[in-house]
Amino acid sequence: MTDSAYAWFEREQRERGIDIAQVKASLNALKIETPSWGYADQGTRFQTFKKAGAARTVTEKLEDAAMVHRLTGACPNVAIHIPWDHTDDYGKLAADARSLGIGIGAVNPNLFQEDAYMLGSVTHHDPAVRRRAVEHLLECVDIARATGSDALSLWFADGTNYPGQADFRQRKGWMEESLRELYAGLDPHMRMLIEYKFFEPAFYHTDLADWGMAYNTALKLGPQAEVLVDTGHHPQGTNIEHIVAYLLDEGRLGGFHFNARKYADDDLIVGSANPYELFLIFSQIALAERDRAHPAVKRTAERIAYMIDQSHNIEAKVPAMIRSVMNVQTQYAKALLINWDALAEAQRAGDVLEAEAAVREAFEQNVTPLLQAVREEAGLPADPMQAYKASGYGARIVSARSPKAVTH
Ligand code: PSV
Ligand code: MN
Ligand code: MN
Repeated sequence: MTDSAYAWFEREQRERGIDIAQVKASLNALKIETPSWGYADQGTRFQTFKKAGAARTVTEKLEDAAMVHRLTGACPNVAIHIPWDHTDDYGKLAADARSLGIGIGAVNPNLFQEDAYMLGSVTHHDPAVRRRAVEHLLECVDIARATGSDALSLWFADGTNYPGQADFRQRKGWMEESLRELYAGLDPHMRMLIEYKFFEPAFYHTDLADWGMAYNTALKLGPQAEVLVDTGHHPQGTNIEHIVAYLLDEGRLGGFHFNARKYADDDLIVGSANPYELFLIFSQIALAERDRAHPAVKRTAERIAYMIDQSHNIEAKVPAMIRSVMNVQTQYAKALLINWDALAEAQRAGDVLEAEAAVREAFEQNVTPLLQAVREEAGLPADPMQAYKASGYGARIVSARSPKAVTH
């Protein structure tokens, strides 16, 4: 980046009425958790391609996550998935992470890979299976305690494939009963983030199929329960930014799992196929963050847990994660460039075209000079992707790690 490119950008934005110091402060505050499973070999139901250099152990996942944080400065925590990241000593896992300059983020229980859960986990008709599932959830609270994590990220694969297979309302009751027990086991500073998904792996019905069900469940449980929006978990055409605004207004937007989708839960690099959607999501967040008239909404926006949930099947994993983080930063930066006064004025006047233009104009700004300046001011590489290529890390992990896949 040349100084003049940034100087030109700053002048332009001041003329547009943007407070650049505030924009920079917001960008510096954006932290994005990366998923341990995104560094390991992951695939589709058709194939898992073995990538040279993919992390094979939880330690290697931590090393990769630490590398992403070193280059971006934006990813201080790594989410773990249990039992994929099982270890006998979670205190040591946290210490290992700390020694690499990162921490353990959300703990994700896994209730979808045991034969026992074929017909459900917390909604199974057999009380013994439900018990097993709840015990696993409570074990994950212990793991959060031992690792210093303050969040449990919950996704249930529970659902049915055929009409009549099970009783919807009975299962709803079992879900609520199980989650009540989990909620009672949380420490006061912990939160549980409830993820929804409209289909897959079950195809007829899913027990937590949409944000309304997740929200209602969170409401019934209490203030430590919030909704997690996985961007890949919606039917085509869903207005995700509206869901985001609604949950912000209700104080129950807990976090995101970012990824991109073309068809369904594709788990591709966030912001690749759908940058405008990601920008519109961030525009709702940016608006809430500056909403001094509604302090609870502002607080909710400021404590959103941003997480990536991607499965890198054909691409190299560490640079894919760096790209993802940069894409999120780009769309957030653009959302911060909306001239809210101009937008409010157009809305007051009922001027549809001016209002739409006020939003789109921000999306069309080139934020590369801004992001490069913010990174350089923080002592980071201006272009983390280039820095990764120059680092030799990719070649080092290819030679250090045999292509043997991680065991999950
Ligand atoms: C399910 O599709 C999901 O989005 C959940 O968050 C899981 O924990 C994650 O993917 C990994 O399978
Ligand atoms: Mn997810
Ligand atoms: Mn998913």
